[in-house]
Amino acid sequence: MTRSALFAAAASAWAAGAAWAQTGAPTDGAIHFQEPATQIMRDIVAFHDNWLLPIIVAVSVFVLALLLYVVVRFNRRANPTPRKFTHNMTVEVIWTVVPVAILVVIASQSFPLIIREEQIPPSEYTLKVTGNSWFWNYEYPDLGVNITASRLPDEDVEARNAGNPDAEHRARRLLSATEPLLVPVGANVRVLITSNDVIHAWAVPAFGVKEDAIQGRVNDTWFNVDREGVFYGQCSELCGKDHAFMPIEVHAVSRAEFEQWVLAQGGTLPSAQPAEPATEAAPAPTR
Ligand SMILES: [Cu+2]
Repeated sequence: MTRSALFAAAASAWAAGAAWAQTGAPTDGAIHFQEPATQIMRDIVAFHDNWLLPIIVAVSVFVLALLLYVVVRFNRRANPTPRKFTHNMTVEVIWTVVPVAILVVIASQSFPLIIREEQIPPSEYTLKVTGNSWFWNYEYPDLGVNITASRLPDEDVEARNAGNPDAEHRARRLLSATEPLLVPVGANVRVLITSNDVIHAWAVPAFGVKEDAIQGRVNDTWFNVDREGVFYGQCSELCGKDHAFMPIEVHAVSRAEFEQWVLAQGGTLPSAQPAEPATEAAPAPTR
């Protein structure tokens, strides 16, 4: 039985048939991560499933076994006259060295992952995200696109869903935004993140992205989304009374659809300058 099969079995036992998280949105009754949409997030999930979780389970089971052993073997009845020694060199060396070794094993897997998250590859697009109390501002500075995304009011959620059979594009209460942010599939997008007022954090779980938006400074991160879809996130830094009401709605779309959207927003495409169409169709730079 593979690990993911074990997980699936545990999930259905736990939640009695609850849905496995298959979308870029939180799902009722689901456990585990949302379905990844970037290689980084896939690696984060693999790190969690293959390394962190087994290690945590082993440590917890071992500590539980020790506790039970002590309870049974050294209770007052089984061990009426306890010995009075206070040091044991061997045991002390072991309980120092073994945890350090465990941390080194974890670091050997997590540090390379962090480095890949932090090293921004050559990027085709730059997206600037600005946190405001309490909405987001999105800008593609090179394309001349600038939009504001607030929480979609409940009435509008219902209105948007009326007569919309497309399950994935259903509006979701507290998660949908007045304006979705579009990103092109298969392109490296560098993200600059800042704030106009207090500290916010821009987070999209399916992308493996979570970055603080801090007034007066610019943080950066990146993503390369590998499938079309609708992805949600939320402000992830307590930022005031409407912290819970500044959702993030990202639509990953084909390049053609993205370019159409840029034009519809009054922006310009880099290819609108006198470049040959061939350059326009060039594939995304590989990481
Ligand atoms: Cu916020």
